[in-house]
Amino acid sequence: MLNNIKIVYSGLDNAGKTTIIKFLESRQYGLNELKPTQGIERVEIQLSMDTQITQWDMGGQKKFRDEYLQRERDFHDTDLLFFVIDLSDERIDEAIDYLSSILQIIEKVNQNPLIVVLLHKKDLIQEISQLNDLVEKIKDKINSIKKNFQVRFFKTSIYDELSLLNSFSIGLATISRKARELNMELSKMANKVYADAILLIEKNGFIIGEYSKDEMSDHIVKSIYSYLALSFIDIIESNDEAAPNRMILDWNEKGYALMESVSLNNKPYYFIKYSKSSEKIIRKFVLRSILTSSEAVTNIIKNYF
Ligand SMILES: Nc1nc2c(ncn2[C@@H]2O[C@H](COP(=O)(O)OP(=O)(O)O)[C@@H](O)[C@H]2O)c(=O)[nH]1
Ligand SMILES: [Mg+2]
Repeated sequence: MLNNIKIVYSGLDNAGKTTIIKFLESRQYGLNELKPTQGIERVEIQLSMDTQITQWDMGGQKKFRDEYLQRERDFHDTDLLFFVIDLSDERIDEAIDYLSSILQIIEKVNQNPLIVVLLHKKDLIQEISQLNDLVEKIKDKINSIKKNFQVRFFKTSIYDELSLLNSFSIGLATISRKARELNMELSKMANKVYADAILLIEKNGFIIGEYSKDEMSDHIVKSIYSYLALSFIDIIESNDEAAPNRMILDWNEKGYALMESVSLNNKPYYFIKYSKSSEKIIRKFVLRSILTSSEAVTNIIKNYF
C-alpha cells in the first residue's frame, strides 16, 4: 500500500515557504535562486519504499491567496499544516487573518491536522527580548483564533538547520500514531544501555524516535544530530567501501556520542546514542543489537505511517 502524506505549507508571500521546503528536500539548496512561487507547487520526498510525502507549497501572493480560499479541495486530506510567518514582515496581522481563514476552511471540510506555526527568519531580529516579545504577541493572537486545532510554535531560521529539522520531525511524529509507542521503547532501551539520550533517524535524516533523560541531554544530542548526522548519513549512503558505519564522538566535558547505522526490516536507519560518561558509551554494540533484535521496534517502524 502506498502511503501518501500530505503536508501543506502556507503563509504570506516571501515568508520563506519555498526555501524551507527546498531545504528539507535537499538540505543544500542555494538561497538566492528562488523565484516567487506561482500557484501551488508540489515537492515529493520518498520516506521509505511505500511512504511518500507530498509537500504542497501554496504561493502566498494576494491573488493566489484568494483563490485557495475558494478552492476547499486543496485542503482535503491534509495531514499537517505548516504556516510560515516572517517575523520581520510588517504584515503580521494580515498573516494571522490569513491563517484564520484557512482554519475556517479546514474546519469546514472536516479535517483535523496539527498546525505547526513557524515563526521564521528569527535571525533578522537580533535583540532577544524584542524577539521574545514579538513571539509572545503572535502566539497570543493565534491562540485566540485557533478554534479546536492543536497548534505548535517553533522559532526557525534557514541559518539554524536544527530549528527546521526539529519542527519538521516533530510534525511528522504527530502524524504517526506510533510515535509515542516508539519513544517508549527507546526509553526502555536507553535504560538498558545507560544512554542519556537516543535518537532514531530515517534515511532522509528526519528524527522518528527520541528519548532524553533531561533537557540538557536533549539539547546536546540534537546539536550532535544537527552538526554531524547529515554528513554521517551522506558518507554511508555514498557506498564507499572505506566508509565507516559507526562513529564515536568525544566531546570532552559535554560527553560522548555513538552514531551508527542499523538495518530494521531491511531498511537503513541511524541512531545516535549519547552519554555523559565514556564507560557507558563504550557499551557500543549493545544498543545496535537490542534495536535489531527488538520485535517491538521493528513492528512499530513497519507501521509507522
Ligand atoms: N534572513 C532570512 N531570510 C530568509 C529565511 N528564509 C527565507 N529567506 C529569504 O526570504 C525570501 C523569500 O523566501 P521564499 O522561500 O521565496 O518565500 P515564499 O514566498 O514564502 O516561498 C528569500 O529571499 C529567502 O532567501 C530566513 O530564515 N532568514
Ligand atoms: Mg514560494
